[in-house]
Amino acid sequence: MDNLDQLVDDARAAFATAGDAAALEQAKARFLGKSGLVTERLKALGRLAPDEKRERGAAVNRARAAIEAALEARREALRAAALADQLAAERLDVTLPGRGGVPGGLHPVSRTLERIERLFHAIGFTVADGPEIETDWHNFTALNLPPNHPARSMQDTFFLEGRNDVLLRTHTSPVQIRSMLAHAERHRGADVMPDLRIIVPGRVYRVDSDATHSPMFHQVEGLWVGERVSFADLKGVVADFLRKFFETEALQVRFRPSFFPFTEPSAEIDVAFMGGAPEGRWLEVAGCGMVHPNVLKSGGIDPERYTGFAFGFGLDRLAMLRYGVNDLRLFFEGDLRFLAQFR
Ligand code: 2U9
Repeated sequence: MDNLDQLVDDARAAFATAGDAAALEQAKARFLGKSGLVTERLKALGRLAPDEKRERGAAVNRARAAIEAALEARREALRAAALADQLAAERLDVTLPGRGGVPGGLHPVSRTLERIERLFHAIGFTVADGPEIETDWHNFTALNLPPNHPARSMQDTFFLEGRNDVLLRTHTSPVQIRSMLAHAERHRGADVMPDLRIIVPGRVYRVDSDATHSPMFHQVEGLWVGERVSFADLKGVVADFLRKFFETEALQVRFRPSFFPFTEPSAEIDVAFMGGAPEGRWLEVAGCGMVHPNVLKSGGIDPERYTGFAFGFGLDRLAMLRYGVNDLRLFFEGDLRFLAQFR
């Protein structure tokens, strides 16, 4: 009598070596097909006596059930392996950065401004801002500019279409006017008004365009108003700031007498790098002065009791000096080959 256990073992071995679904179906046909090895034995049952038939039939059926179970297990294993292969082939790394994800960075003018804000914040200044579209009064009249001053002409200032009383601010100074008015109002009736210390960065607009002038550029102005604020305070604050900004105590700073309608006395501020580049040459970096009494009055502040100093820097010019850039327009063209150097 043949060994059914051996038959089951042979079937298991045949299924195990079938590497894919097609090979497995061929192996199945060999055992369970119409003329397969299991079917052969079922057919042979007909030739047996009833007693033998019952016993042998049950044994063949057990063997067939074991072979069918082995077949199903192998089918399942092949399915699982195929799925695992597919998952591995189509695997997504969700931790990869997205396409085009080039890291950005702050614009050099923004970086320069952040540096300036940090240095002034350390000595008690806050940052003030205001509208870029201004009234003629806040931009000119309040700042002691006489009615026929050339800055008020259409050759120098962008006025809004069809209006002569609204314009793009030509400096950030109108923000200081607004800040003084608000400060004076807030402390009206008090015994003493606390000091007002602000820096005012922002975009300003003038009809001008060449390698060193852009129709839009950036200023940072500063203002300190209080009792007994002096020109000596102005010199100390500005010289200290410039040495920290340029990171050298060897910086020479000079105040050269000048004229602005909104300050009296007024000065231009020059710096020279000793032992640095550009060596020894005086460079103009700012203007400054004691706030003109008429301007304090426009800001609602009593010039008999309070004094103040003001200064104005060209922010883009400070950025050019800090980073060694020789053409102002590079800052405003948005060329990534230029900007990427500051990341
Ligand atoms: C108020 C009173 C006084 C601000 C000042 C300058 C001198 C100055 C220039 C620097 C380079 C403009 O960007 S730039 O071309 N600025 O020379 N600015 S004093 O004086 C003020 C401002 C506001 C109420």
